[in-house]
Amino acid sequence: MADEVKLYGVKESQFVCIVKIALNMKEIKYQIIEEDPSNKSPDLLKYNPVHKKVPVLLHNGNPIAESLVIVEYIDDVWKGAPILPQDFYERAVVRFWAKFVDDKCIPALRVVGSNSDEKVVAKACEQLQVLENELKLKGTKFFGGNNINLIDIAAVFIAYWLRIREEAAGIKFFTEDKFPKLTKWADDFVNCQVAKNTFPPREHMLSFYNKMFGKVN
Ligand SMILES: N[C@@H](CCC(=O)N[C@@H](CS)C(=O)NCC(=O)O)C(=O)O
Repeated sequence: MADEVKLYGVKESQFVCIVKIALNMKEIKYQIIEEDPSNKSPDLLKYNPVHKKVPVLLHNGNPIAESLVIVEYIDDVWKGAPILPQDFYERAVVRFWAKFVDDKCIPALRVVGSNSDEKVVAKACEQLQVLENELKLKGTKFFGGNNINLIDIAAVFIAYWLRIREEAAGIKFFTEDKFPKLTKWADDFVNCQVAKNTFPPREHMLSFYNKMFGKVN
């Protein structure tokens, strides 16, 4: 019997996009169920009672929450393009960097715009610099080498959302000048086959952020 795969999400969410990219990497067919964050469905509350957030993946009736946990689950269950390496040490290193992106970088970047204080921007740049240095050290196209892995996927906000957010906020710090490796990585990532159909339209995101920052469209 074919697997039944449903993804509860909202189209603006980078965390939902993380799961969509992993599903694409494994060529898994799935049904997307759009949630309204201001009126969450009884299903979402049942499947993610702890955080009450999207994404939730429902695989043959079993719910899994938290984007990076879902990605690891997808990698464990389905064959196809690997998302984590096989070697235990290499797996630990990849998990370390994905956690750094999720715990440190994304929270530092997601406040920019709502609060564009010099200190906030400096903190965001500090985190980006760590990734810039790591990519330079690796000398590869992606954090995963020639292909994307869990670290690249975890950092999708930097690849797509960040520049739109900067535009809406009227600030610019994620520049080729400051971050040559990471901006090139972002361009390559958003254009790669498994990622490019997963993003919300640019204009939609721009007006979403404009509203968030109190600008009239
Ligand atoms: N750590 C979670 C974060 C998920 C998250 O923040 N989801 C947001 C959408 S981007 C959400 O559902 N927000 C609704 C709420 O906070 O009530 C993950 O990686 O899945």
